[in-house]
Amino acid sequence: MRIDVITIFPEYLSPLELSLIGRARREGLVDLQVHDLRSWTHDRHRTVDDTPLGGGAGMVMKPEPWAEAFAGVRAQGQESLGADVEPLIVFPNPAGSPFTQATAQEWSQCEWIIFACGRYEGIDERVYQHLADIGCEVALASLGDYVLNGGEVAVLAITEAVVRLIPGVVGNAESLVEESHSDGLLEYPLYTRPASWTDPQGILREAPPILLSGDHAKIAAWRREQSLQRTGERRPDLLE
Ligand code: 6GU
Repeated sequence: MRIDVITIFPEYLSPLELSLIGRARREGLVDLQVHDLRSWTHDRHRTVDDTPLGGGAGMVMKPEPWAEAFAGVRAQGQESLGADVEPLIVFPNPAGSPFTQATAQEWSQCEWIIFACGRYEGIDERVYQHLADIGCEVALASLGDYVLNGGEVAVLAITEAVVRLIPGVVGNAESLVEESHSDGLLEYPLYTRPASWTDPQGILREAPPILLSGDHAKIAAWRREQSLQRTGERRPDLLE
């Protein structure tokens, strides 16, 4: 998979060099490139924003740097992937569709994603119209019902959720089957040794004996029950 990120804060994406994603990049499973939007400006101050037409608070991102950035990154990507390959362009946006595990599954099958990180109040609406006009597939994705200062943190989260689903990125593929949200439920509680643990208050805390029984069918049934109970308590909306 190829991933491009366009941002005015390239350093914000440096965590993508670490851990599982960093290793996936070094192993060539993901080609991830971060671009500074200001490299597509032409004035001395490298201006990317201006005041909103019609008045109002804050600043709006200008259309010209974004249009040039998309053209430039699209050309770079097509040079390496082929002229017939088109990217999915994702705008992290609190007004977008909820990004879920189902979205992560879908996007993990993409050959190429370009993330466009807006800042300030947002990006000039004509950028979206232009991209739709030239036939680009565009998605607005939200992490949840709260507001971040820009798309960068959302790109970190979305990239991690997507890239870990690419075959070979997570060592133990079975762990992807059991985890929370993979079957629409929250994950069951986990225990490890010691099976009998005396906590710092001197209270003896035993792991559920069923987990030591060796009866795998009973363990699976118990875990399923725990998942349902937990989901009902914490996320009743998921049981609808
Ligand atoms: Cl994707 N972007 C911003 N700026 N704020 C958010 C968000 C995204 N998701 C939740 N809040």
